[in-house]
Formats: sequence, C-alpha cells, structure tokens
Amino acid sequence: MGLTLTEKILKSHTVDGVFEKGKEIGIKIDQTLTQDATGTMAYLEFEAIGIPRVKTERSVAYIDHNTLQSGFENADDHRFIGSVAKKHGIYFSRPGNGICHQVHLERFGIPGKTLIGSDSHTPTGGGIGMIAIGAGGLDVAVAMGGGAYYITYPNIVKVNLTGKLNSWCAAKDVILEVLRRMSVKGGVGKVIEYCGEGVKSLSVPERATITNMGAELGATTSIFPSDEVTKQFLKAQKREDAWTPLSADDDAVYDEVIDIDLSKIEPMAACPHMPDNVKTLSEIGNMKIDQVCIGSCTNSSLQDMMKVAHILKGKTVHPDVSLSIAPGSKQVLNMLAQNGALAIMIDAGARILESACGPCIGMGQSPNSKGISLRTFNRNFEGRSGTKDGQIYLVSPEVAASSAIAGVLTDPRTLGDMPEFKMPDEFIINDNMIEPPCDEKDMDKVEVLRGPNIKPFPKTEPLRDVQECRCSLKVEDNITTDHIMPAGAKILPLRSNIPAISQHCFTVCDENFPSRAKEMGASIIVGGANYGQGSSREHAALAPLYLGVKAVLVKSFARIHRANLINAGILPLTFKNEADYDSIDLGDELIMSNLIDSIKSGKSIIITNKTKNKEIECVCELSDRAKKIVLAGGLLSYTKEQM
Ligand code: MIC
Ligand code: SF4
Repeated sequence: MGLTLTEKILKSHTVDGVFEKGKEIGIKIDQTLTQDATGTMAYLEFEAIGIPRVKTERSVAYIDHNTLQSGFENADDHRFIGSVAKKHGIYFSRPGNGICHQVHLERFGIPGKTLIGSDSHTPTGGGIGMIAIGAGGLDVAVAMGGGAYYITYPNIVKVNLTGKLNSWCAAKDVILEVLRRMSVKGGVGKVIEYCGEGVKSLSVPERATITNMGAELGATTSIFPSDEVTKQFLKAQKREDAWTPLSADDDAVYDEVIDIDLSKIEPMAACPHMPDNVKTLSEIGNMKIDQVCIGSCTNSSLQDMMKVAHILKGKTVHPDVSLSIAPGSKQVLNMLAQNGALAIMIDAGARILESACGPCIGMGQSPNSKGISLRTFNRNFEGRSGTKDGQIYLVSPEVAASSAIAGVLTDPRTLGDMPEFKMPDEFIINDNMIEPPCDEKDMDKVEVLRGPNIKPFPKTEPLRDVQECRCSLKVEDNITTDHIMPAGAKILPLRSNIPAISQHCFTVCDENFPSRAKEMGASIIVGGANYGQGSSREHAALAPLYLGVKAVLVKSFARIHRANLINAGILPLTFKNEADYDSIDLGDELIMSNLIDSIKSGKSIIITNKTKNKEIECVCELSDRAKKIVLAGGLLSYTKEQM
C-alpha cells in the first residue's frame, strides 16, 4: 500500500510511539521558529530547561508581532530575544525584516523537513512541502533542546484539486471554500493534503495562503507536494539546493477525500465573526465599507502585492475608506520599492505600514465604531481588531483592493481582463536583517538583556489527589484564545509578565473573572464545544494557571490549546455526558477526588458538585506521556525531572 506525503515525512521523523491512527507519536523536529509575542516565554522556558545550545538544524527567532513600541516593554523583549538567540545558537530576524511565516518560507523552509513554531500559522511552511505545525512555546523550547514533539497520529484528508482558477479568483477563495465545507472544527485531528492536477497551477505563495489558513480549520497542518513550481521558487530565492521532489504515492490511501474544481471557485468573504462564516460576494451584496487592510501572513507575498498595485494604478482610495498595506517581508517591500509598485500604492493613497503583523493582531488600525473592515487576514474573531463592535470580513487581496477604490464590497471580476502575474526569476536577496548566532565557544561572552517587565514562569505544583475548587467561569461554544487571553496594542506588551497579563484573562467575556478566580484560590472553568480554538498562545493556559485554575471542563477542545493546558499542568476534562454542562453554574462548589489514580489508570474523573448535590462524570484521555506531565504539574517540571 502506498503512502501519503504526510505519512512519508512523519515516518522518516518518528522517534517514539507506534505509527497507528489515533495513537501518539513523537517526531524529531528539524527546524523551529518563534515570534516575539510567544517568544519571550519560550526562551525563558528554554533557559529553565538548561540546555546551552539548540540541537535543531535551524532555529529562528522573529520579531513581528509587538512592533508598536508605545512603552519600553516591547523593545525590552526584542533585546532579550536578540541576546538569548545569539547566545544559544538561534538566528535572529530583526524587527522590520518581516512576518515570521513569510520570511521563513522565503529564506529557511526546506521541503520534507519538520518545523514547529510558537504560532498557529506555522503550517504556512506546508506550501513548500514541509510538515510545519503550530505549538505552544514550551513545546518549541523542548524541541530546541532536542526533544521530540508529540502529536496524535492524524487522519489524512486528500483535497483533490482539478481545473484552474479563473481570472481574479484567488487562493484565498480556495481556502474559504474549504472552510465553508469543513467548518472551524472540521480539521481537528487531521492533516489536509493537497493533490491533483490543479496543484501545478498554484504558485508557492498561493499554496502557502491555503496551508496558512488551514489553521482556521483546527487542522494539525496542511501540506502541498514539492514539485517543479517549488523548485522554481527556491531557485529564485537562490536556495535551489534545498529542493527535493516530494509527493504522495499514486496508491496512497486517505481517510477522507474532498474534490475541488478550481474553475468553479468564485470570490468569497468570511463574514463576522468566524472564518467559516463564508458567503459569496453576490450573497453579501453591495455593502458599504469603512476600512481595508492588506497584508498578514496569509496574503502579503510579492504576487499578492503586485495584484493590489495593478488594481490601484492611477486610482484614488474612496474618500470614505481607509486603506492600509503591510507587505509581508523586507524582501517583498524592497522589490515593490524597486519595481515601482510601492509608488503606485502611495500614489493611490494607501497608508503603508511596516512589514509586520500590525492590524491582524490589533497592533494599530482598529476600525471605527461598528466599522466594516475588509481584511486579507485569517481571523475575524470578535474584538480581535481592537474595536469591540468592528465588523471584519476576510477576503482576497483582489477583493480588498477593488473594494478600497469603489467604497463598497466589489467583485474584482468586474475589472475585466487580468494580466498574468508571473513569479520573478530572482528575488532580491539581502539577509542583512538576520543575525546569525555567536560561535559556541563565545557564548559565555554574550550577556542576556532582561528588562524589568520580564517576569519568570508561574509556579506549578504536582497534581493533588483531592482538589476542592469552585466554578470561576461558565462560557459557551467556540471560545477562542482571543477570548481567553486577548491581544491588541494595550495587552500584548505584557506577554512577558504573566502576573500582569492575567489581569486581562477572559475580560472580553467577564470583566470580573481575574479577581474572582484569584479570590477563589482554586477553580474550574466550564465551557462548550471547540474550546480554545485559534492561536497557539500558551498565555491562554499560563494566565489561568496563575489565577489558580486547576481544570477546564468542556464539551470538546481545540488541539493546540488542549496541549498548552497539559503543558501548564491544568487538567483538560470533557463531559462524559454533554447534558451535564447544565448542571454546573458559576460559583458552585466542586470536589475532584481520587485524581492521581484516575489519571494513571485512565478511569473517569468524578466531580462532586456540592452546591447541586450531584456527581458529574468527566473524561480525561491522556497519552502515557501526557499523564506523566500532568502528574508532575506541567511539562517544565516533567522535562526537568527527566533530565
Ligand atoms: C495570532 O494570529 O493569533 C497570533 C498572534 O499570531 C498567535 C500567536 C500569539 O498569540 O502570539 C497565533 O496564531 O498562534
Ligand atoms: Fe501575525 Fe496575524 Fe499571522 Fe498571527 S495571523 S502570525 S498575528 S500576521
């Protein structure tokens, strides 16, 4: 029986566990990446593990999220990450060099290699045939130290692409179509593998748009084959040596098959407030808009920007619209500057932003009250833009640019003929903003620079057998990490300071949660289905840990957040019987007993609700390794124990 591409790469990297569906496997990690909003914590954890130099083939630290420096905090973090990277063998991509995923694709990604990153959009690397997975910072720290990364052996979905995209229809529309069909939880436990005749017609950046936003399906990752198109891209990046051809065997067996005829794809938008709330432009109609933002790790490649420039050429942004553009990397921005496209954008009235995440993570450009904002990004969760009642629609760069001119949501197919946007034969290569690490022999000479906002990892303790607690919060389905640990320009600077950032935990849902949880001492959060979808931020586990949360009891979890809870030593519990969700209310007194034996033996955990005089049966399915982590009080304690 032939193998899928995913199986080939996973098989060649498996170092622990059995290669069987649903079982946990440990894979060797070739490359890691971090960004600054999760990086400070990841490097504090790496320091705590105590391994002097990274053991990966390549580790890169990027600065791209917290680039708005309205106080000393972010700049201090940049200096900390830069110095820690230099000392421990990590390449450092300086602020201004671009968004981690875009730069990694350009300069470091290698087909067939494994990559984990402390950012949920790490699967962007699947665009050049990597197994690239988003993970919590602590998992990345362990991988930098040479430890394996553990995933559940996934189900593999084949997306069979046929045909070719019509003019002005985009890769973004393809992933929106997949989201429309599969939903934001449809990818949990799965890898999405793109195959078929249609693959050839998609460039590497287009493929990367699709794998990037596979994160919104909840998928473990997404991957494209490595073919002649990949080779051309790497050659244009002067990295042809990194290329190897890779694809699934013809007789590979998949768990699920989805057929997509590219010629039937039409321009679409994900409507507020979920990436799977997808409608065609004609279904939405001629909506008046207030803002357009172009950029983010989903859509900020040179090819995207050239399409935008073509549409803006000789035009003026509509008087009622604010248009901002953030090219994804210094390479892209530099090429736009040299070929004149930047001048076209400036001339049209676009507000040019630095090459960074910017508005995508609420770092500026929050829309006006109730403002309708079209964005080429990947997430439109409520409040993420920084404006609570902002209405965010996710669209392609083509839709974004044509709408910015018209002032209303516009189908780019009305623009008429589309020229061919060819990939360049050569990109401008200048890695002067990537600092290599020092030689190992010089590492003692490098001083790690710590600002006053950088506080140590919160305290953990081994699991207790009996835990008395109270219900500190009850929330509904589809709670995102943006609800649990909001981002934005005001809160992001606190990412290195868990005591301070925890004061904002869940305040989107309930302003009193932090003080209530702290007062209760030990507590449980109760939630619905797909709890913790979205980002990889481990702060969404570390802040509850700091506030005394001992368990999260929900109908179901999103993958990365569940792993982060385990890493933090918080019990991830699910209801045996979902109807029991109704039998716990805020403030109820709860007792979890016989925890150690139940965890060890995999038996149900019984929570006694003293207030309601009722017993609730909960499931805590953990791999043998995860059991040990939870018993030790988290991955950091477990890793130290192991050493
Ligand atoms: C995001 O898109 O939400 C982020 C910001 O990139 C996060 C990481 C973070 O919270 O720092 C992600 O996707 O993992
Ligand atoms: Fe940055 Fe947005 Fe991409 Fe997250 S999704 S890495 S915030 S550009």
